[in-house]
Amino acid sequence: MGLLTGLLWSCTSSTSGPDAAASGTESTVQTGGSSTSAGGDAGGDAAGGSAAQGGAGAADPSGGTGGSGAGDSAAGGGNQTNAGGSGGTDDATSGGTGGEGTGGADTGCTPNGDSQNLAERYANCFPIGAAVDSQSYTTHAALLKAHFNSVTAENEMKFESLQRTEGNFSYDAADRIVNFAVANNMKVRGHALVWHSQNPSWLFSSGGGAVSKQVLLSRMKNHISNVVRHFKGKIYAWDVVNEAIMEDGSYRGGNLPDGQNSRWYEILGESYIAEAFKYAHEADPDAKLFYNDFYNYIPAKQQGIYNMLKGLLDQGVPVHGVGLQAHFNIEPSTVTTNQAYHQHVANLEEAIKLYSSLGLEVQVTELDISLYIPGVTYNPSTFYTTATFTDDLKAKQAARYREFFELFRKYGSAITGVTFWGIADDNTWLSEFSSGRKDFPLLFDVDHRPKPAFDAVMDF
Ligand code: 9MR
Repeated sequence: MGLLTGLLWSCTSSTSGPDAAASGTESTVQTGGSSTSAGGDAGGDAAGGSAAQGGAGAADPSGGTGGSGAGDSAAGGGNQTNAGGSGGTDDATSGGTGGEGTGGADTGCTPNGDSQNLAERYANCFPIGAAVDSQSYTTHAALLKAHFNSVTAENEMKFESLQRTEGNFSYDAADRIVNFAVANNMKVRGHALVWHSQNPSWLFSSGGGAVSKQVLLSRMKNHISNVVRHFKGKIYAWDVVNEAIMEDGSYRGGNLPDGQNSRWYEILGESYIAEAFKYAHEADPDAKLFYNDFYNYIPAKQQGIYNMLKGLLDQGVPVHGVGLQAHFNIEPSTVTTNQAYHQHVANLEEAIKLYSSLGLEVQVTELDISLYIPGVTYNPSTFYTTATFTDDLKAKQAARYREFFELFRKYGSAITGVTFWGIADDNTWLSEFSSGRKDFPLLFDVDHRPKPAFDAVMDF
């Protein structure tokens, strides 16, 4: 995991920036308000209210239908095809029936026997994934093999990891993760081809100045083609474009603090999004291609994402799904100006209905539930520790997981994957802060034992 530095915990700042990913380097500075952190929301807000704390936003990749173009299933809200296989059973697949009118069909899902293994229990619903890093797939192998049937590389497939210098692709770390997954019959999601963050410095410059449109487009094509071809047949779904829309529904563009602005948009305009999907589809016509983003529960943002996706589909761009990052908090914010004020199940449900009405698959791509409440100020004396992560708090976190999983199961035919952003509490991006702030956001504790949250997710 990268190292988040400079966390300022007492943030009052406003919101916005959760996502900002620290560009290029790993250092997300979360200064009081402007978070620069990687992309999400979660973190940041999680703690202090604003993006400040490092927020990582949740992205949500959702994945497309097989084949022909998103869209086809759209119409009736009905039949989502199931993502790739494993998880869903046939029923999940044909879904159909246009249950909710506009929303995705909703056949829900039922437990697979009485299995105590998470992925097995959800086998009639969707694959259950975890983000892994270059250590955790070995240090946490027992948990991974027991409870998950899909993996995402947390950082190892990002632009700066795969092409640190121009033309030199380094696949070793990513290959090791993929080989582990293949050897253990797990699916692999690819994350992420085009993002405003974690890019190498050469990418946007040329001869000491800014790169031209034409050269940047050819760099983007070269990267996508090389990477997608390299993993063809092993990666079933890609987050092609990550975090392109802001909280107000507009495109992420320039005039944002460093780390939050998108050089892709500044140089290429919004057409970079369509081009990225086309290049990825050319490189692997069988891969499901997702748009991935966080804060989908904010009405203006979900509408902006919907409008963008509809526009892409209308132009025939091969988009197959939407990823919901899902970096959540133990409770919504009470601060009306905070992004997490909107973090209610009903708002997320609207997003699922809206996106699936386009015929797109929906996947939860980066799930975790932070203990910190956005809009509340924390400091080292109120940071959680294993001692202050009390039974009450564990029960509260479990209840929050329960309500979100009830929603995911309800939309078990539209949702084709649920991935946690980590495996156990001893290895989470939410504890990367140099301030020492720890978080305990996953289903397994620091000693890899199941938490009450695990029981809540298994209880259906
Ligand atoms: O979890 C990742 C963390 O290790 C990195 O330091 C960070 C750098 O930007 O990226 C984190 O992952 C992000 C993901 O790629 C996109 N959505 C938000 C995630 C959390 O910040």
